[in-house]
Amino acid sequence: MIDLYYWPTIPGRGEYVRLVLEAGGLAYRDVARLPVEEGGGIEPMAAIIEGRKGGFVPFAPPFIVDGGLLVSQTALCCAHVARRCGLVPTDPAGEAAALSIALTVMDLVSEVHDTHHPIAVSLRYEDQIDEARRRAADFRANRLPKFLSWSDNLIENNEHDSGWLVGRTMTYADLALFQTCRGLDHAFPNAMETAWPEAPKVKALARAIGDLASIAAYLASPRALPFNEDGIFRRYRDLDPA
Ligand SMILES: N[C@@H](CCC(=O)N[C@@H](CS)C(=O)NCC(=O)O)C(=O)O
Repeated sequence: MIDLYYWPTIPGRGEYVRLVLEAGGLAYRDVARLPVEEGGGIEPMAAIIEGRKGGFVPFAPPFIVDGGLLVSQTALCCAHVARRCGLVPTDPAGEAAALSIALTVMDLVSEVHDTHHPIAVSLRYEDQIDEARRRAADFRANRLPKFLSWSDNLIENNEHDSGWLVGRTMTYADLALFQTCRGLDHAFPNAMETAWPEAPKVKALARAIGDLASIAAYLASPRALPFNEDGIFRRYRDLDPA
């Protein structure tokens, strides 16, 4: 049984780990979303972050505890879970490529976050809206197309021509790209409408993952939280004008 620790009201970075757990069919507890009577809630997560449990203290969620092992940083959590369920390439080059992709995806996720909070996380969006507009304009014009075209080229150049990012089968890197596309479609529907035709391989990959029985069942379940305006992928009209 793997324990996942993440904020209970947003999909956020926790969703990247959840998708690997769900695709891999692993048993897990989403600790902060469990009732307090079942050992859940925020308190167990706070106890670890504040160092009251002893052992390694992660800087921020998401993190997982698998047996006695605590793993933090989203990409590393995903890689760890993927290893437990065969969603990771087995050759060293593929393993390195998958981790590089997952880390790059998480870099992009930080950039998405910074479109609505370019100055400070401690300030409200409304208090940094002018800067957010400028940041989002650059993200839409440059960073989003660069990311999608890089992803599309990876699939195009995969020597196995499998339709996946790395190797012959789906890995956690593909799941990370899938979730990012979902988030971008939510936050930047207008920019994505323009961007999608330039990334047909990514589109096909995202569709294939969405059609997987495990993923479709998960997304239709109450375990999957919808995107909302407290999370990372937020829909603000000012940041994605028509
Ligand atoms: N690079 C880290 C970033 C973790 C992160 O920023 N977590 C957010 C929630 S998505 C958080 O709770 N941050 C609290 C903080 O930075 O103080 C990762 O990918 O896991």
